[in-house]
Amino acid sequence: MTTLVLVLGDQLSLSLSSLRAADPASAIVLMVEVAEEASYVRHHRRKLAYILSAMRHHAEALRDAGWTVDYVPLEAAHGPASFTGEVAAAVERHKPDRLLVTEAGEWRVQAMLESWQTLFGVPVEILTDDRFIASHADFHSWANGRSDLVMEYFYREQRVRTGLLLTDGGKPEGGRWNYDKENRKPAESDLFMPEPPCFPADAITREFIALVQRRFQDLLGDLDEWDLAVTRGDALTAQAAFLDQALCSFGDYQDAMVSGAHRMWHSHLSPYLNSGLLDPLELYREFEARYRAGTVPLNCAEGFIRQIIGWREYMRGIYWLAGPDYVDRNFFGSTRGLPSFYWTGETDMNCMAQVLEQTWRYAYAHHIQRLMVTGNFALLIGADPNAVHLWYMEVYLDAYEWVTLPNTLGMSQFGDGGLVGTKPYVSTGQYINRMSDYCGGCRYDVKQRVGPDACPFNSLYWDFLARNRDKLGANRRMRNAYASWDRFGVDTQEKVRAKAAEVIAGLDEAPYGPGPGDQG
Ligand code: FAD
Ligand code: DLZ
Ligand code: SF4
Repeated sequence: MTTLVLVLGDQLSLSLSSLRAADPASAIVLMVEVAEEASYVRHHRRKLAYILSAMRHHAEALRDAGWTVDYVPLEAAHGPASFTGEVAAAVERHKPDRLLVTEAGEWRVQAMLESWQTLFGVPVEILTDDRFIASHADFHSWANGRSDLVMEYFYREQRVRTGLLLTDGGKPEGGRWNYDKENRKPAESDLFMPEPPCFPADAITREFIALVQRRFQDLLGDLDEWDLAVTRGDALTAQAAFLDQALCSFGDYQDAMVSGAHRMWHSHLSPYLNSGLLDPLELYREFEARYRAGTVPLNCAEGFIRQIIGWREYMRGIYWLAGPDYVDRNFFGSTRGLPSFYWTGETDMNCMAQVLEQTWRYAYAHHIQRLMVTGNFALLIGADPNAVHLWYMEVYLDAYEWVTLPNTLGMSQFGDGGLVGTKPYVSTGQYINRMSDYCGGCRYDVKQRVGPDACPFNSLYWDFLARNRDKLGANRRMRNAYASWDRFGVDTQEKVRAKAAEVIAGLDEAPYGPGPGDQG
């Protein structure tokens, strides 16, 4: 009896549920590099090289662990260059009695897996992805009957379920569930920042860097300064370095932004977690052990654990709960395309220029940079949430639809009208000024609302409130903001809105062209 086990490019774990259900003596593991996955979105070139190299390394790790691997490289595609085309060809080659696969991370691919039993006439077993604590069923039952899906309550249940940072009596360590208030300090550029390990490109990675440069010339993003882990061993080194060097300050500075500093105290582990090189469950246990050993303060341990067992799992739950049509939701009916400086980085707004530069250079920006700089600006100008989502899918190394969509369309753009967030994440330049050193180096004046030197975020913020009053006016969390707006008086309001109209009129709209140029 031959079992064919398909391992997808974001399932790079030796303890995947599909592998655990198979016997290395009678199974063939199939891994396929497919053009469709490389081009369903215009990936940052660094992301493409990362995934392909990590896949190729994972195939080696599988062979070392005793598995027989049928690995199909991009250049050796059999027929239609898609998962379905490649699996059809592999079924023909190996004539398996059954096909095993761990559920996919997104609706598009899950629909493919579900079509295969009928299509190929072979039993297809789709297994739960237990790299997450909450299964789809768990999240559904948590959400069922609730009017507000507030993350904080989901997070508390996850703490109880895992026992993480709980006392023996089942209470939160330190007596509180949440230390967020202590975690919002700005940072100075002269603070000591840890130097995480770099992993120079080996021969396989260099091969993919060359392939991406040759075959995907239309894609954007730097491939220089390669520092990414592409094996589990190196990803574990990165994880240990974060836990040893940065975790103790993570909580304090997780919202801070400093010019030219893209790493700061963030973990940079999301690409490894999302592709499978790192196991979140292992990570939780590792850093709880450090907290118990007294090497990490409680606010940092709690701040980080909330990101992983709270936000990460919550976003996945929302994605699968909301359904395949979630991507079309557009609460404000916004239609603008993003300005072309999202791709070129050419703007006088220093905050945007800083975040865009590091984004195209490293395929990385931290949460507040994504939410309160690029996301904030897009929402304020009335950009189409789907176009915004696509841009984030393009630019970040950790982008996979299950996690990007609820963060972009939901949290950042309020496109779901409040399923993820209770109010839109919008701000004037004052917030950016408080949390960063960007404004000091900007051609605009963060204190001004109108006039040629006024920070664009200021007029845009108030104009956003005014033009969406019918949709947001009744929101209790917006009450103070509207009360402030009303105190401006009609004359000032008109000037501010005229300034916002001038800012928006000065923006171009980048057309969304065809997919990336796969030069074949
Ligand atoms: P750290 O700051 O070190 O945080 C630790 C970990 O917590 C991350 O590695 C991540 O696994 C998890 N985490 C924290 N917040 C979230 C969250 N909101 N959703 C999911 N996981 C979270 N994260 C992605 O993994 N992929 C995306 O495509 C993505 N797109 C985003 C788009 C927008 C507009 C916003 C506002 C956030 C997005 N995030 C995304 C969430 C978050 O910004 C990244 O997880 C984080 O910046 C990754 O960097 P890090 O590993 O250094 O994270
Ligand atoms: C993102 C990606 C890319 C670029 N290439 C491949 C690939 O060639 N083969 C593969 O198995 N997976 C790839 N992936 C990851 C898939 O897109 C991901 O597994 C699906 O989006 C399912 O979540
Ligand atoms: Fe950004 Fe405004 Fe500050 Fe300039 S002044 S960096 S545009 S927030």
